[in-house]
Amino acid sequence: MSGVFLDQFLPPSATPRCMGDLERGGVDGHTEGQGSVMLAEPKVKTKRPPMYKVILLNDDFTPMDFVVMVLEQIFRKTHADALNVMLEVHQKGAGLAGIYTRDVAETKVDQVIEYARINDYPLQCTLESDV
Ligand code: TYC
Repeated sequence: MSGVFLDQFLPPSATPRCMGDLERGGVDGHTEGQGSVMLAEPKVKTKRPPMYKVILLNDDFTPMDFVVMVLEQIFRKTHADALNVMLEVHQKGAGLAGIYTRDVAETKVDQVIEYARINDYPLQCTLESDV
């Protein structure tokens, strides 16, 4: 009992710190009942990363089946969703393939363009900030 509050008058460097401090009633000497400790609210605020849309572009040469395969394999869409996105791009000129963090979105764009290129198709897609 006598030593419990003594460390209030000592600089922090003079007071040894260990896990046992918590079990004994907290490093600042404040005891919150029997065996429980009030922990401070975390001061570090987390922020969600900026997100990017991957937009697929229409062209007159890439086969529909190939675009559906791209949406299934690279964007992990079901066959039904892939078909709907492909038709939307075909009819409107562009459509959303997915929304990702910057690195993932850039990798998907590279994969689409490379996969199309090695198959001799002109399929293109781009990044757009999701703000
Ligand atoms: N317009 C193409 C065709 O008629 C199909 C297509 C759809 C191509 C979507 C690209 O992103 C695309 N074969």
